[in-house]
Amino acid sequence: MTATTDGSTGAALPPRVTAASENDTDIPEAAGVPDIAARAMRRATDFLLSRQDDQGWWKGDLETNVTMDAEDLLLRQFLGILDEDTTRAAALFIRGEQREDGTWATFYGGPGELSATIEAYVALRLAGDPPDAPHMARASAWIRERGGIASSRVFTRIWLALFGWWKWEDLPELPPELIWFPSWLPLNIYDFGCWARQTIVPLTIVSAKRPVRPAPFPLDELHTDPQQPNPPRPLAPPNTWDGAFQRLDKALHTLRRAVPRRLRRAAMNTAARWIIERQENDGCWGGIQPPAVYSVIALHLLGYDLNHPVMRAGLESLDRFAVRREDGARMIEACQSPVWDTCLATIALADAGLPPDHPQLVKAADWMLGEQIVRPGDWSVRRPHLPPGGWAFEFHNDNYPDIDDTAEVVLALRRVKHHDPERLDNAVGRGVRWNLGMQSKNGAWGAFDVDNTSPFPNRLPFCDFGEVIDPPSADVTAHVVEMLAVEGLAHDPRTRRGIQWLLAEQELDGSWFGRWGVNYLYGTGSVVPALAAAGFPGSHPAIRRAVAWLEKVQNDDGGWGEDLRSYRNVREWSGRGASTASQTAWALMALLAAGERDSQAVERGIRWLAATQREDGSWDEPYFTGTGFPWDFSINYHLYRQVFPLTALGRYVHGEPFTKKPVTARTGAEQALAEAKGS
Ligand code: R19
Repeated sequence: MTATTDGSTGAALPPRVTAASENDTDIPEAAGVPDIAARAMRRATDFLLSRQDDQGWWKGDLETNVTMDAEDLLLRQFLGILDEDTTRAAALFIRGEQREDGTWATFYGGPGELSATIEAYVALRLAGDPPDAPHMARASAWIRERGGIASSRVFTRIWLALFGWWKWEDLPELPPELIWFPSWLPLNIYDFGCWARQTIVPLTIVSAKRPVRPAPFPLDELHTDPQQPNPPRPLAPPNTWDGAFQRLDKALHTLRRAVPRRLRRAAMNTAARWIIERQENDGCWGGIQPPAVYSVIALHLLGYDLNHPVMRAGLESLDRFAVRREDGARMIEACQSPVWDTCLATIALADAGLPPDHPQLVKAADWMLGEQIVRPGDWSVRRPHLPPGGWAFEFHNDNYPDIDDTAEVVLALRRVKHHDPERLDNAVGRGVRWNLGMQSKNGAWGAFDVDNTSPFPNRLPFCDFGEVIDPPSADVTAHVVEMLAVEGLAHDPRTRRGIQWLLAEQELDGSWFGRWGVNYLYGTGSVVPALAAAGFPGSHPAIRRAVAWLEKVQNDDGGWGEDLRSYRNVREWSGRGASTASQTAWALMALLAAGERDSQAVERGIRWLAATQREDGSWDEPYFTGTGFPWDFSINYHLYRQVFPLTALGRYVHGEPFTKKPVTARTGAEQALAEAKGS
């Protein structure tokens, strides 16, 4: 899938729903739910099969918000390489995402968001839209009402400082000497989540250099008071954490002038080496947009010519984040999800009854096998003796395999009958062993690192956006527990500790929080199948409570949905929102694992999926059901609407996967585990 085909972003329209039943000729009125499900499953299977790349992977568009597109233009403007065609295509996309009230949101149907609106507005000015054009005037009026640039997030003000639209002096200090902090000292870079770490290291160079390129136009209209564009910020009392860190920041501003220049230069060179060592094979950094853009800027400021191989590869990799849509608009992906999409698609197709030796499944397995990461990465800082063996989310991200992808890839590989079972077995064994080695102290699993739970990074005035640490979560832990159970390790003490942690994390209403998917439906849809795979009967009280919660929040139309506002207002929005295909599927996956196949709730859910399926076997899903950072950064994974409904339909039709024997032997995993225990 290279182009967005659903055009489902932007204005808060109701989802476009093509009821399959309208044109259904081959299903009789009174058909039973099993027949309806089987037909929907077959059509969804065909659609997914037709979307596989020749190399064996699947990749849906990863849609986020216009800050990606705006920052791409600002980067090119800063480097002096902004061309007309790129500007026109990006502006087309950004304009198309603006809403009636002049704002931009960060998710479908969400409220206008100040930082995104400022960045989008500036990008459109770069593209030549005049400030007095009606759409621009509406945006700037709204921005001023909300406090103007002074009220925006730090990242936005950094972008503006690069052009003199904000003062560097009025940004938090990020000293490059941070790179020298040993890994036991609070606030060392390994205390940050890997995405924040990779972003902060290049930003230490940028903020030490404080570059200002000539602004192509003034931005007075984005200040509440152009006479005082940088108003002083009130200080919190010194006996609070915020107050203490604000004073630390003030001290660093003063210290800045006292740092010997040679020392600073040495720190920046160490940081540059750290960055260059982490450039991926395709030229990107960590497979995600923010580290890539700031690394290119940082190295440029240290004198790297744009033609230097490191810079060329970096810039070319950024071009690969662009998706051209049918209307000519250019959308930037924050990152790409081929490994994640491929393992989820493999699981969906296998559970929908595709034979385990189907050539397309074997091809997918072959591709996944080639993606296993066999060298150490940043995670090795906390686990120096653990052999590698994980998978990353993206095409190129060898430094940062993640625990979630590794668990799901193992679950996918185990569903395939591969022509080289020993190879598959060895790969699985390495993956299982790596995941076990990455268990945190509390028995649970984070996404990328072990025990990444320091309270300090969040306190920095710099960190006012998204998450900056990577503590264990219920969704990732559930995926690991499910995988370990399928590997025959349900009774291993390490699995039991994970399960104990999950049981303790259950909310009073019976749900689980969703860190990487929206939200309690994702958490619950991950945990219940894991507990079932680990041998919990449907009658277990924890599962009963989850079932009761799911039944309580089911929509009248039979589907399930959860608005992103549940991250802000649990009481009102937990499990509540317009029905979506992926969230309905998560609820169904939980209910089916709980043994509720013949319940009213399941039948109504299956009917909703079948009735909203499009003619081509896919679903529309304008709502964002993926989470980058709760509330601050949301993702519409364009394949979620396909893989999860197909998984749910398949399990409805064919039964639960964990009641079947894995297709391949477990000897490799067992051998690796025996070794791991001995070491
Ligand atoms: C489950 C699989 N996952 C565990 C992996 C999910 C990967 C999601 C894509 C991440 O893309 C990103 C990452 C980081 C950022 C940032 C950012 C925010 C704060 C700081 Br400090 C640094 C960077 C902004 O956009 C991002 C997108 C599904």
